Amino acid sequence: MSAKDISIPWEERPEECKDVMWRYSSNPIVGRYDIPSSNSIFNSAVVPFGDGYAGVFRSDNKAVQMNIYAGFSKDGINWDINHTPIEMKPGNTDMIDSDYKYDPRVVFIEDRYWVTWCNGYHGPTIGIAYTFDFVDFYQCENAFLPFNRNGVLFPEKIDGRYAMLSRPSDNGHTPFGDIYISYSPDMKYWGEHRCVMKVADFEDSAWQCTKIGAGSAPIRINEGWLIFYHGVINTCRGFRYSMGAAILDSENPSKVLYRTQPYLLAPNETYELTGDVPNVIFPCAALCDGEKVAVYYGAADTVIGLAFGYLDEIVAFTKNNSL
Ligand code: BMA
Repeated sequence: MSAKDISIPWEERPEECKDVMWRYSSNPIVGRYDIPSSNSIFNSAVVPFGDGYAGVFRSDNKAVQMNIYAGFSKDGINWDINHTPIEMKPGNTDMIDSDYKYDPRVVFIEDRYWVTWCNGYHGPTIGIAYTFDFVDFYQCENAFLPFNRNGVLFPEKIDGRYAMLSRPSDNGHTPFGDIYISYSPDMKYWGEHRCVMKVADFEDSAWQCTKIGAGSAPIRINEGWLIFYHGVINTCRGFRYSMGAAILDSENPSKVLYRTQPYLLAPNETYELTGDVPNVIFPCAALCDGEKVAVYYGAADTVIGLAFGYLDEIVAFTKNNSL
């Protein structure tokens, strides 16, 4: 079942709003204590599943240990999230070590759902697992050497190979970061690493001048692949995370066709401006029915918000306001 067949979460643009994307009026849709043991639930990913939705949620518990949890929803807005974290079984390897898990993404490819996340293995790198039912999860080899974050799979093979965006990083609150693409024949061995997108110059587009990272799984459109990504500026008050969009070439997605100079969404609401980490909008998933788009984003590393837009307007905005 794809998002095309079911009604995605939606609310019309408020009359006074002139922006290309707008927030759900009942944000946040997931609260920080929605799991009894949780300190926060944020940067999380959802996909159409059965006659509703399933998701993989990042929650830090009250010991502030980072882990991922499965959840289910009829409407994509009201979620039942498991109270215990996902326990991985061996997939294409027995080496499923993990000191922590955070910032999951989920995508359906061919016959199963693939989960990528930031996996603690001597520092952060990209973990991969697959599931058919969001009950049993099978962990595979880490995609890359540490340190890496923001691993985002394409929903289709490209030239017969799996493709993944990622952001090589360091072991801390990385003060740099560009988006790369890598390919794999089998979800085990990854190579042909190519640079896709670098940070922007401060003078051109300062909201994305410190680091950038892929957010949602790419959406296939006529022009190529639409992605939502986060961009960061280092301010006197620390990092500020906003959201932009880019369109990548269909056959060669290391080629950026368009990329928004202005952001699409930046921290503005109280739940984005204040929380465990102030000033963060961190997109991890997008649903699209061919006409409408619903983006799920972590807000202030504390809760989850939803934002909406029309696909043709987002694409036109990205083309007409490109860096
Ligand atoms: C990044 C990750 C994200 C987080 C962001 C802002 O390095 O840890 O999970 O949302 O920082 O704190």
